[in-house]
Amino acid sequence: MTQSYIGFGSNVGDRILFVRRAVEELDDTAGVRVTRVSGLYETSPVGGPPQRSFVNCVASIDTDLTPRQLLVVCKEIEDKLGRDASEIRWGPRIIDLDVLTYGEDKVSEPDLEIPHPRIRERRFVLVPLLEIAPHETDPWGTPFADSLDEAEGNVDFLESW
Ligand code: PH2
Ligand code: MG
Ligand code: MG
Repeated sequence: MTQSYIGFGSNVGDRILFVRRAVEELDDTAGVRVTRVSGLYETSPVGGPPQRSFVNCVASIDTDLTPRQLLVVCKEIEDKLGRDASEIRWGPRIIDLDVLTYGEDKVSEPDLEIPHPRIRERRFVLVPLLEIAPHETDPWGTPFADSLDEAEGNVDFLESW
């Protein structure tokens, strides 16, 4: 069993509904148990074209899946909720699930990098992550909280999980 953090984001349609449904789909997945979910935050878009603000949250899970299986499950949930596979990078999306960490593991493959390479640059990831795990560190032992001041974007608390 491995503890992992998953990031969720939506900026198209009923953003709150898509994020909530994605967390529930993940919890319904065999080999995955959601143990904590942050509040939902309204966040300014970081990167990409001018676009609507996002709703983001972070969940902690316990899982028997491998990092690769977890990635596949995340993509399946995106597909199930109707994500458009032809969308542009960092552009609008109805739902995005990102594997942020996987235990203390480091994975470096063309389509899968763990820890997620941009966690520390993004307040929309750091703030919800630190809400549920204020003292969490990366696999090298550096606290995520160390990056909060330099991270990009604005984050407003919307509602509790
Ligand atoms: N996701 C992106 C790019 N920019 N900005 C915010 N605020 N929230 C996101 O989830 C987000 C983003 C690419 O996945
Ligand atoms: Mg993303
Ligand atoms: Mg993604």
